[in-house]
Amino acid sequence: MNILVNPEEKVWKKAVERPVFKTKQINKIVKPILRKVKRNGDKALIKYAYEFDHVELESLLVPQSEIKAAADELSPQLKEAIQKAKANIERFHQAQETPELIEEVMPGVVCRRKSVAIQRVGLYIPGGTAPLFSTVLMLGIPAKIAGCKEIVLCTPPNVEGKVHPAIIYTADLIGIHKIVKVGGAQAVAAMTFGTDTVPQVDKIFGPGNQFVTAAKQMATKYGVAIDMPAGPSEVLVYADDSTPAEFVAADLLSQAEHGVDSQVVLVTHSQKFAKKVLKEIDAQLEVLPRKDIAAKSLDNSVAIVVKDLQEALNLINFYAPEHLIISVENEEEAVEGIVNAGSIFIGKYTPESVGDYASGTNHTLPTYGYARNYSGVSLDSFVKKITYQKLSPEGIQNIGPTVEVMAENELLHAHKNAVTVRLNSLKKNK
Ligand code: HSO
Ligand code: ZN
Repeated sequence: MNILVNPEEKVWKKAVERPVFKTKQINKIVKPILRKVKRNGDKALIKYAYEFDHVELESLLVPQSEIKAAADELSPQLKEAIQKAKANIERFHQAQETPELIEEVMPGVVCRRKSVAIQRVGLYIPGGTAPLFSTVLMLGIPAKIAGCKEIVLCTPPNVEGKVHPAIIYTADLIGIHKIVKVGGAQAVAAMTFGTDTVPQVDKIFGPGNQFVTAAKQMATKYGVAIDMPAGPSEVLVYADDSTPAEFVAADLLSQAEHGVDSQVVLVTHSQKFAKKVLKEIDAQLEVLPRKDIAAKSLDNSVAIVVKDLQEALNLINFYAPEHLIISVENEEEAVEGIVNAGSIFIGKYTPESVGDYASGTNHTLPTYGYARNYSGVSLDSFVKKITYQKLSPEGIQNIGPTVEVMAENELLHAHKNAVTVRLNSLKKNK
């Protein structure tokens, strides 16, 4: 991790460039997977499990017996922690419910808007090097609160053909009982087209590797929505020496350990402090079990020394981090100046980890600069808003002439006529 001191604005782009993806090659691999799953359904999924996960599966569904057994495989402490996190996440997402809106915009013209659950959703939980059971909470809880009718969870099996018990336990706890042992692009394909085991869904959620991400992007061509374009995890820490360097280093490493392509950025006001943090990183890295992964992602990472608060804000808003930790003396001013970030962690006692697991906010957030134009997952992600309108005879008489004039001037006479026939009928019946 290098330190850049007061880089000019024109070099920011290069300084905080995210790792690039070879999308062309990835797409070449993913496209036939979609095609084969569409054609051969479960058979293709079983074949891919053998090919990619090195396991011979007889059945794709996690059986009831395994769901029942999962709880016994976890320590009481872990179960209690999952339950506490669940309570906070439920509370914060429940509070996001918006009341139905009804407005009589003019006499006799009533407009209404109501949130209605997306009926069928698919949650993808990656396997790989870390069993992300916290993501089951982050996706499953809002899906349940929204009232989604069908929720399927897809996750890759391990070499024994098993799913991590914490993933099963968490899913069961929040009431998701359809857990399918399928991972990668083939899981996304299955949820897009439907197979005997995997229901076709309306929207797919969840993080994943580059193959999963590419498949999700392709799914949108078949009328399936996705939560957001996803990339590797990232954090930007804006800190000054009011925060111990030890805290800052730990926060940076907590994201660096996600994957070799993760990126972490430190923004600060003094080179001395940046050096102190880097020294701390070296010390803490040494004892991390995922040291190799974190070390690689630190190569994609940078510390930037800026001259003042305004420059820090400009740089942060330019980068648009997925996670932003603000731990400086005048934190309020800094926080108010942020317009591009997925989720913000304020003050020295707020590590990003709390949001990753248990504070209540969602950890599925826009990466790769998409915080400029996307929100993280929330209750809103699992609903669509239907609008309604109902006009009384008085209502059509009030708004009708306006619509007639507009339609006529758009040269759309059938539109105008739909109003005129009604106005005429009301005149006749008078
Ligand atoms: N920081 C990750 C979420 C996560 N962290 C899950 C730990 N477990 C993506 O924002
Ligand atoms: Zn994390």
